[in-house]
Amino acid sequence: MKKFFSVADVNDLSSVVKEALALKASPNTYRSLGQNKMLGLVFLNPSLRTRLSTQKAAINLGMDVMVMNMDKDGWALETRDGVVMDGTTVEHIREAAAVMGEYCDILGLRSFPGLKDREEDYSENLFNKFAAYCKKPVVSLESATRHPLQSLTDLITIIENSEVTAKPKVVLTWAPHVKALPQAVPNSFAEWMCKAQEQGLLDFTITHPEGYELDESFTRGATIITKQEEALNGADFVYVKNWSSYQEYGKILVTGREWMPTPEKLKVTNRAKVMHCLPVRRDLELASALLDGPESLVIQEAGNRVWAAQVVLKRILENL
Ligand code: SN0
Repeated sequence: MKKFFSVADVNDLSSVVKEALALKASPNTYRSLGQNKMLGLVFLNPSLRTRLSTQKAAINLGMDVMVMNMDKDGWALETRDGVVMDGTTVEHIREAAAVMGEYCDILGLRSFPGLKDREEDYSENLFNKFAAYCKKPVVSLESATRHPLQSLTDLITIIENSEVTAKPKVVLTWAPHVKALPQAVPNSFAEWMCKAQEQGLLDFTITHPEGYELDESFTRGATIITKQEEALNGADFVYVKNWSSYQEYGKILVTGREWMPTPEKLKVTNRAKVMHCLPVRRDLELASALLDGPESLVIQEAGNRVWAAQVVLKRILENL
């Protein structure tokens, strides 16, 4: 593997999940693989799970890690070319990324979308420029349009909790929120689940209020239903996530409080397991009775972030 940005960077989903679960069973087998190799994690936005799980994964592989919080500790970065830097930005991404590339063998970058200019966000300009200028393999720690370490984790967790012979029904449901959130997590989850569906691993349905359609390039092959109850019928896994509108870019169209999954709503499912990438706003996005109940996978799912990061770093290290 040369980079990790989307589902396109992995061919056979079953084999990457198998490899991740083998690492979970035996985390220290590859302690010498990353020796004398430096991982740099660069955060332009906050992080809890991604930061800690990726550091832990690197340590399990014998790597050293440096973390840079650009939002708090770094210079304000300029990403545009051809501008006179007489405003608030101090350093251009050309130099900043190139310098970090001098110090590190692999780099990770987190950068949320601005949610104002759809074309700019969906061009993935920042991530692409960073990857080009640092000249090192780059792992996405959530970019403007995707969160691939989360989606790989989600697939690992679904397979880990599925019967070997059964093809589970996985439902992604929109949930309410008070803030306009990126489409990165649902886009990414959708593209991973569509590929998993193609590879015969599961069936995938998406449900959301009208106006919250995701960019079609991420959802091709999914069943899309705007009636939540109909979508949830017979579900084995319910993946809960809010996102802002893609069409009316970055906007909250309806408050949609009635979309919050509750034990009552999940009665039509096949005693579905409940998933969320976290952080979750209790009793706004998801009923606490579900979060605290026996069907919740959220903590196991967050724990699995380590094995997703570790399999990705392992594959990149093997290719250095
Ligand atoms: C981010 C998102 O993309 O939805 C990160 C998820 C891993 N979530 C948030 O920013 C939540 C912020 C909030 O105020 O609840």
